[in-house]
Amino acid sequence: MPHMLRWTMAILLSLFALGAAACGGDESGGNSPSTSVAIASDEFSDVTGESEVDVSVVDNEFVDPYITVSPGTKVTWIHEGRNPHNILSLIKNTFRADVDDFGVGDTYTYEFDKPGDYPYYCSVHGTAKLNGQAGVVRVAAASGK
Ligand SMILES: [Cu+2]
Repeated sequence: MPHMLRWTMAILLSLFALGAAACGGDESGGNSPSTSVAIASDEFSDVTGESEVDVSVVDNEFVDPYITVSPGTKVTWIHEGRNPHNILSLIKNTFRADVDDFGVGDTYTYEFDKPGDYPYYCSVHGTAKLNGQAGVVRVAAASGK
């Protein structure tokens, strides 16, 4: 029965192709640190390996907004704008700089020890949904990338 055999082969081949496509599409999974924010990985500036990293606070954004750091990194925000800005972490009991304590020319430093995502925003020019003036500090897993 040559027809039957051909059909069987065709079905098997297409099943194989589907399976291969499904497996090949997943490149982001695996053992990377858990990410809680919906921002593409390629938006992040990789500054892992630095013990101190600066973020400029200008009118009205954080530069760079999305950074990946190593555990133990001290991140310092520097107010280089003219408008009032604050730095509000969305992760409880972590970092916070209020407008009154963070004037023009001031700096605010926080040391990031635990891996994970630390989204933050300026409530004067952004929202807790990370629209407008907002950023994320991503602390990479200790074992490297
Ligand atoms: Cu602001």
